[in-house]
Amino acid sequence: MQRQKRIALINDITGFGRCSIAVMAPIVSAMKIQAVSIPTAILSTHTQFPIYYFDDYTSRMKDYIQTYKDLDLEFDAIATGFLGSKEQVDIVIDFIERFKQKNTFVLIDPVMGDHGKLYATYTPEMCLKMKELVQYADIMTPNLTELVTLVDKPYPTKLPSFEELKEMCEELSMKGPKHIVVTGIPFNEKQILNFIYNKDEDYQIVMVDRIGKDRCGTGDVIASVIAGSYLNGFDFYESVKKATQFASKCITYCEKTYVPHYFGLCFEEYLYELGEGLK
Ligand code: PXL
Repeated sequence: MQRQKRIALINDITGFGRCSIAVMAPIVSAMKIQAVSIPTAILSTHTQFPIYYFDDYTSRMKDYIQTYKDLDLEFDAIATGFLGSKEQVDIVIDFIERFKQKNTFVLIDPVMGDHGKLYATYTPEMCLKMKELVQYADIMTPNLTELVTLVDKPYPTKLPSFEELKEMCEELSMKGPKHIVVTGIPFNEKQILNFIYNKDEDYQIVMVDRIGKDRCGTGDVIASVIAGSYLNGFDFYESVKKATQFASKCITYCEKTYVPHYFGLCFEEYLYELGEGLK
């Protein structure tokens, strides 16, 4: 029998608020994949709460990762999310260079901003650094803000056409990723567009219902279901479809039960479904 698949999650660990590793590890585990956490920071709640405790883990990451090097661990996938500093990007690059093998895929969620605005930590220097990381990605999951930033375009004042989205993805893809999904584009009052680009193929679209306000951690749920599905052998389109539909279901539950939007997605309710039918 083959050993279980294994994914390295380089991301923060946040206690309350359902984001990053706290979301990604249980999701990939439900998909029968071993999750290996590599913390970039430890927070009590995520940064959308009015208060939070934040422990930057940068200075300890090298020693932490060294044991994996010494043990000669192997990973089938590497997924990265929010990175807080230039040094962290360098640590991630070093990790990928050491652990990426022929069949290892790298998913980079370039958590940089939303709604046309970059997060406060995203200095021009950090943007440049994120562009350096792009070349290591096989899969990227930017939102529209992150996509335009990575290809040096202004945030559009109206919905870009599919052709424009394709051109921007093409440009990003030339720097590295074979598969890109531009997530969460508000298409109209009722629908959210997810734009899928696969290198040298026609684009594809996955629409989902627009339900309530944007919720923190949605990107982490989507990235982890994509990573898990892709690792389990589904193609990119199927993986994105599963991920966006799963997130949509969780959001519907949150709306029905009046869960505040900054509490994240109640993915626990449907977690078991992710393992159904998997061998
Ligand atoms: O993916 C969202 C996220 C992850 N990690 C931290 C955050 C957020 C969103 O605000 O604050 C620490």
